[in-house]
Amino acid sequence: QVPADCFRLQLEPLLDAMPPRPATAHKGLYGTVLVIGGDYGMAGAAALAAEAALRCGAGLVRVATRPQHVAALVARTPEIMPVGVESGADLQPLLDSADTLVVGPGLGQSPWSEYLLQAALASGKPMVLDADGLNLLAAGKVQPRPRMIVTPHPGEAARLLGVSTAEVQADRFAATSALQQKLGGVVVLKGNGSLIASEKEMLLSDYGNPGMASGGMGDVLSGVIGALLAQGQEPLAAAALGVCLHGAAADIAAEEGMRGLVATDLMPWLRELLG
Ligand code: NPW
Ligand code: AMP
Ligand code: MG
Repeated sequence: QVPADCFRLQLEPLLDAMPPRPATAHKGLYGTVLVIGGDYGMAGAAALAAEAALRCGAGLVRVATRPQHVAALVARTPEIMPVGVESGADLQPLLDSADTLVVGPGLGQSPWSEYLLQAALASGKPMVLDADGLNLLAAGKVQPRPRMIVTPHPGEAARLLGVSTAEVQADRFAATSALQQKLGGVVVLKGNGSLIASEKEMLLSDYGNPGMASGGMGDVLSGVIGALLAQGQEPLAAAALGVCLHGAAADIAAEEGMRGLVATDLMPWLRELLG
């Protein structure tokens, strides 16, 4: 049952509200996104977030990741600027030059992961917090900061609320409100019928399909929202458009087959839908 005050989103008006690019456009107008993630075994998550940010119009995209992952990221997507980070001295210049942070895809939960998240939170930059960033928060390793966009799937939401995944799914509206009250900012509860909540509003996206139940889909979403934030959208608007765009891209991609849908299949459709 959808509450009366929950607004069902349509993609087209959100896309129409995007300002056209002037003839004199340059990359400096569209923001620098810094993706922080990609611990051992999960370089792909950071790569997916970064590629999605590029396909959604970010001016520049950097990645702070394990030094061992830099060559692979450049080889796959030369437009991405990955930097191997071992210490705070490595990360600080990247934080300083970023307009928007996407923190968590494949970040892991090691001391390295925790250190990078601490530094990102301390920077005060606008932030999308996802995946292991949320797990570190749920584990009490870091303190929440106001005005973040958090994008938990039901398992991550359950960890943040200290309840079971089944309890989150039993009343997704209540879980989303509870998380928004706990963390502030904008909360996206992902899954079938993604919910987007700010302090005052609750929005629902019907876009997306069960083909999206495969690794890396959520990592793409964090990059999509990060790119929209970097282009000047307000956090609630960036989250709402990002969720609809991501789901709609997956709906088009699924026309060629749902069971084998993978996260990179969304990339060309993100670009096409954004125009
Ligand atoms: P259960 O079992 O039902 O209680 P995890 P992860 C639940 C990176 N990745 N409906 C469900 O819980 C990420 O970025 C890297 C209901 C499920 O078992 C992270 O950093 C990839 N329940 C890291 O891996 C590709 C749902 O959550 C549990 C649900 C760990 O992230 C993969 C799984 O979640 C991945 O993105 C739903 N719709 N959705 C790469 N290529 O590098 C989720 N659950 O334990 O948080 O693990 O999401 O894989
Ligand atoms: P993650 O679990 O972080 O990889 O995120 C999965 C992404 O795929 C989220 O954006 C979900 O909303 C989406 N997704 C997964 N399963 C479904 C589904 N059955 N219907 C619609 N969207 C889904
Ligand atoms: Mg995820």
